[in-house]
Amino acid sequence: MLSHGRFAAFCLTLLLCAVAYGQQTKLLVDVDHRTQTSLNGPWHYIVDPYRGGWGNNPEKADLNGYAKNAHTNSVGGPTEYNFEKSPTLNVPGDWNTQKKELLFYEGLMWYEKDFTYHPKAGMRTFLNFGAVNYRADVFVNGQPVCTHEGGFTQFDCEVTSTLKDGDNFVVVAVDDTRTVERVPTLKTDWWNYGGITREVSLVEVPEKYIDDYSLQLKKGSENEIDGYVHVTGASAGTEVSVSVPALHVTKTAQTDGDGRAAFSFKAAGLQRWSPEHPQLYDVAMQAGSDELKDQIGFRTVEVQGDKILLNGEPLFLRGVCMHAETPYKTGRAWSQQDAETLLGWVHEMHGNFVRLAHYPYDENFTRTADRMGILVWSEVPVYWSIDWASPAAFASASQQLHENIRRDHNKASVILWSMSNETPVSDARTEFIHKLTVLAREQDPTRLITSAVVTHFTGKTAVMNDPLGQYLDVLGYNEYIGWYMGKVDEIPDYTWEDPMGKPLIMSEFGGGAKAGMHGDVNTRFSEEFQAKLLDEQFAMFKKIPFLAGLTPWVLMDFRSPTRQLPGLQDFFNRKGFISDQGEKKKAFFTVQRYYGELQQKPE
Ligand code: GCB
Repeated sequence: MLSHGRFAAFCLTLLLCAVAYGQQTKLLVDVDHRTQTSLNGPWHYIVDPYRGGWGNNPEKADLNGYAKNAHTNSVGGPTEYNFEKSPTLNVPGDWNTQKKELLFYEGLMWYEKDFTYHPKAGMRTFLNFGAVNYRADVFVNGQPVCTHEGGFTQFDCEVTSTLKDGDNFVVVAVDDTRTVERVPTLKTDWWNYGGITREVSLVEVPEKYIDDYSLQLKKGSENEIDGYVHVTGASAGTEVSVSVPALHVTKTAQTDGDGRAAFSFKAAGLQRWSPEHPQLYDVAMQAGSDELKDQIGFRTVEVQGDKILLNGEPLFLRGVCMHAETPYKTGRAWSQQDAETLLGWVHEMHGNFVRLAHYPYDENFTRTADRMGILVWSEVPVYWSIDWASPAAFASASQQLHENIRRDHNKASVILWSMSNETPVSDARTEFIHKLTVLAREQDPTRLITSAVVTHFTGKTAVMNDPLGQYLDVLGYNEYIGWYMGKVDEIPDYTWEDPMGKPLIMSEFGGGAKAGMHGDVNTRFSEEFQAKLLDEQFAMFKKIPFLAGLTPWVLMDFRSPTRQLPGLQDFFNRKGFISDQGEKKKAFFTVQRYYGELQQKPE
C-alpha cells in the first residue's frame, strides 16, 4: 500500500504527466459489476489519413471539425463529411480485420455513435472504454470530455454535465500512429490493431463512490484479510462496510482524511485460492449510497530463495506465452469466449500459468483466469527499444502500469507484474525500468515483480547477470537456442548460472512451424522440427535447479507485419502450438506430455 506522502507524490506525478500530455481520465474499477448502459455495436467511421477532421491545427481538436458531427452545410462553406452516411465498424473490434481495405491502415480514424440517455438526478455518469488503441480524443455532444493514451488499458471520461436527457452523440478520434515516444514504440512483433478494441459503456455512480479497494490474504496467514476501500469525495469518518457472506463476515471501518478505510480481519474457514481449487468469494462493499460487489480469491504469493511459493508451498509454473489474438478469426481478442477458448487450451496442455504477453489484456481474461485457476503474468508494453530518455515515454509507461495494476490488483490469478520485454541493456533502460519497479511495488506490495530479458551466452553458458535482475523478484529470460542461434541437437549441452540466486522463469523459447507442414526433424517450419526443438529444451531444463517456471513461445499463431515469408508465414508469427485457425500442431502435444509428467511429480 502507498504511504500517504508517497501516494500524494505519485498522484501529483501522474497528474502533472496527465496535464502535460493532455489526459484527464478517471479510473473506475470493477466496472463489470456496476450497472452499465452498453454502447457496443455499430459505430459510423471515417478514415482520415490526412487528418482533415482535426481542422487546421494538427495538435488541437477543432470543435468545428468532425467532433461537431455536423449534418447540414455550415455558413461559409459546405460540410464535406457525414457520419450518418458513412459505413460502420463493430465496437468492440479492431478496424484491420473488419474491412479488407483497412488491414494495413495506421493513422487517424473517426468513430461516431448516436444514443438515447436519461441521466438520473444525483448520479455521476462516466463513459467507460475497455481500451482504445492508441490515442483517443473523446467528444460528447460536440464537447471534448477526455483524452487517453495507451492502447491496452481501461479509462473513463466523466460526462455528467455533458449528457442531455434524450438524444446524444459521441465522437472518438482514434489514432494508432506509431511514434518514437509511444509505448510500445515504432517496432513490435505483433499487429498494430487500431480502433475501439474493447467494450464501451456508460456507468452511473453516486456522487461519492468506491473507486478503489484492495483485499488480500496477509502473507504467512491462512485466513487474515488485509486491505482498504477508497471512497472518492468521502469526508473523514464516512462508514464503509465489507462483507463476505459465505464466511459470515461483515466488518465496518471509517474513512480517513484521504477517503480510505483500512480493514484487517480474520475469516475463519476461508478456503485459499489455488489452481487446483480456484475458490472465489462474493464480496460486498458499501459506502454511503454506493454498493459494489466483486468475486475475490484469497491466496499469498512470495519468493523464498530461488523458489516461488503459493500459499506457502513451492510450485512450478507450467505456463505458456500468448497474444490477445482472436482464435479462428484473428484480430484483437477481448470477449469472454475468446478468453475461455485460449485459456481452455492452456488447461488442456496441463498448464497452470499463462504469460499475457506483451500488454494488458481485456478484463475478461483475468476474470476467466480467476475462475479457471490459471496463474497470470501480466505485462505492460515496454517492449524492445523504447525512447529511454523521453519523459513522455516514461509518463506513458508508468500510466499504463498504474492502470493495469489498479484494474487487476484484486485478481487472485495475477501473481506477477512484468515491467518489460527484451529491452537492450543500457544504464538508461535499467534506470527507466527500475523506476517502474518502484512504482509497481508502491501500488501493489503483495505481488511479485518480473521482466523478460534477453539471454547472452558465453559459448554454451548463460550467466543470468542482466543488471535489471537486482530490481526483480523473479527473473524472466528469453532464449531461442535451436531457432535464432545454435543447433537443436546441442540444446541440452547448454548450462545456466544464477549469480543472483533468484527464481527463473524461462519466459520464451521455441521455433516456428506451419500447421500441416511435415518433414524430418531438421526441416525448419515443419511440425516435427518445432516439436523436436521443444523436446530438447525440456531435456535442458531438467538440469536447471533454480527453474521455477516455463512459458514457451507461443500458444497460438498471431499476425505480425515482420513475418513475411510467402507460403509459410504470410504475415503470421508461426511459433504457435496451435494455428490461427485452431489446428493443433505436434508441439501442442509435446508440451502437453511434458506438463502432464510435471503435474504428476511432487514439487
Ligand atoms: C521475442 C519477442 C516476441 C517475439 C519472439 C519471436 O523474443 O519477445 O515478442 O514474437 O521473440 O517470435 O521472435
